[in-house]
Amino acid sequence: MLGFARVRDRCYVYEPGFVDDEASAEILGWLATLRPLWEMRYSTHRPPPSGKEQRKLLRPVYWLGNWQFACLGYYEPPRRARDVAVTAEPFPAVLARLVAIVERRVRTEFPPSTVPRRWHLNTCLVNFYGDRLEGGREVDAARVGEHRDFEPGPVASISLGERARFQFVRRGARDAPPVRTQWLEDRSLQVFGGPLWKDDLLHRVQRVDDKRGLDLPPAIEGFRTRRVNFTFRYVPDEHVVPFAKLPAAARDDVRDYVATLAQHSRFFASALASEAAVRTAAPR
Ligand SMILES: O=C(O)CCC(=O)C(=O)O
Repeated sequence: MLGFARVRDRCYVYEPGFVDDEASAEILGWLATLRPLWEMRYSTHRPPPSGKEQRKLLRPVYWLGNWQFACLGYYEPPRRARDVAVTAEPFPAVLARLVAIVERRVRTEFPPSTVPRRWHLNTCLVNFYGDRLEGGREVDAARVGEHRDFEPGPVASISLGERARFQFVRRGARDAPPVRTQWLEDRSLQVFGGPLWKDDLLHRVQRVDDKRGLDLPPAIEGFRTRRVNFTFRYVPDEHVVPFAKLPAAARDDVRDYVATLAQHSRFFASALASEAAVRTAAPR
């Protein structure tokens, strides 16, 4: 693994080949054990907010560290930090090793003003990019619209599989030329932070190549994955809540998801049992 040799900007890093053969094989082996979730955008326990339509998210996801269930509204205005990030499984050893390298380098190479005091990458969104299989047809779902990541401090992202065209764009200027386009290649690392990349600009995944006929693990019903992206972020630890400690309405919103995860995850089986014990102890 190389150092941050290609730094052009103290708040932005792109490093091809960051993940070596051994780590890549280890990550793919671990991915095969996962059962990603295909969440609904809004709670299924009440009508969606006015003017919004209930829908499935564009792609299946998995979260590590904490799970920011879409229906709990982490990304919704007004921005909320409490009761929206639910304790999830820890990083597997291979990702923990890579994250430790990234954290050390960010701490030494990014301007200190852009790295919050307690910053550490305790959250990972695993995004599966590919095609939905619908009635014998493949429907490309490999993109993400303009957004910003609200978590404080730099975010780091590792990509596996087909390369993705990643762009930074000005707010409200969706059709203007992007401020930066970066192809994120197999095994690459991208890190960005600071006011420009993180706050002023939005980012998007415009498209993902489909040149290698990849079908990455795990097998997901109705989906073929050709790229997996791991985005590591910092959620202040005090904002991460065990499932059993969420308010009752939020527990109702995510219980089915936790139960689905619990079928294949000891961590979530234990979280589910703890929450059932809370309900038994304090029936509503
Ligand atoms: O897939 C990527 O490279 C970026 C994903 C992303 O923008 C996000 O998770 O917020």
